[in-house]
Amino acid sequence: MSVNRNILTLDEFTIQQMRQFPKATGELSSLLRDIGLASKRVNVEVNKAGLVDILGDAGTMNVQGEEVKKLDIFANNQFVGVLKHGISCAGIGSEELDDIVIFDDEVSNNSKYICMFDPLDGSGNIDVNVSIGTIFSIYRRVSELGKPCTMADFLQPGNKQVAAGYVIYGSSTMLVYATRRGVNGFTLDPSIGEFSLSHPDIKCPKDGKIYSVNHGNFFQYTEGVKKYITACQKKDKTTGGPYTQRYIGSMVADVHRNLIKGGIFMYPATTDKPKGKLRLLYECNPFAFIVETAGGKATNGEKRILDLQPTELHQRTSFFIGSSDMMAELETHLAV
Ligand code: P6P
Repeated sequence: MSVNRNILTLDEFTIQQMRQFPKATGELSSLLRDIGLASKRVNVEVNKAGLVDILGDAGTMNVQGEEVKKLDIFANNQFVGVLKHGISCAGIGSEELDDIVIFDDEVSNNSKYICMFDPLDGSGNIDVNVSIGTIFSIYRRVSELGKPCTMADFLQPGNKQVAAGYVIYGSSTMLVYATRRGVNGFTLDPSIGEFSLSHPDIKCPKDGKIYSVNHGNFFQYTEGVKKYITACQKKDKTTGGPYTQRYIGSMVADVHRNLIKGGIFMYPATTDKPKGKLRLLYECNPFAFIVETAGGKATNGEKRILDLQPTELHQRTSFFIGSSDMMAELETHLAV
């Protein structure tokens, strides 16, 4: 099957978008291209993870005499590296790093964006070959240009995001990102080593029949969550069902599927995790921005995720995200 060579690459697409804004400096396009480059490097290692593990079992050194790093540390280093040496990012926050990294050099201090990311979400699934992903979130700085960025740049509500996206390392490798202009998906074409536009203008179906939740925690959920899950199980042809339960244990894969097909993903607070498990700044906010831009909704069970005012870099939240009609039905059960 031949590949259509007229498909825009990620670089061509971001430059085309920039051309529509004469005053655009190209910094956001450059930042997105940097993320695409790091993702391609991570993709190479993820695709041979099993092999590397076998090779790495000989001790802490592989056959090339290189130190065997955990894959998520490797991924983190790739994203930090391209962003630090790029021209568009003043600093980063990462799931793998306790504190923010302020790049503090003349070019970075004059960059107007900061970036937060989970470099390899779901990495526990690598050794069973389940899809995993990178999640990223981009903000315009609120601190003074020309000086180092500050924590205030990172503790902005999700509704201030300029762009957000994810990479899914799955049966194919896709980069999906949103700006206020829309959500677009790019599939990595190995024959040219470029992300190519494969899913233009993604819209989240208004309704769906897939619900994603860890049933193992059922008796730890609130009554409202349990009522909604039970309602999903009772759906039949007369009530718009039957529904299917799909839960991969890798949020990027679960949310990506629901974004394309319609559905709802839930990681509610539990008695063991009363504040929830998922991180607000670099997991929930980016997905909330993407899915809302595509027409869906995302809440913490009470409030819109994007309106939450962060107080800590790694704070957690309960998380409900998906098709607007399914979210509306969920809210009727949570309200009681
Ligand atoms: P549980 C992966 O560790 C992750 O952060 C998400 O990608 C995933 O949706 C969730 O945790 C799975 O958590 O507790 O259901 O195994």
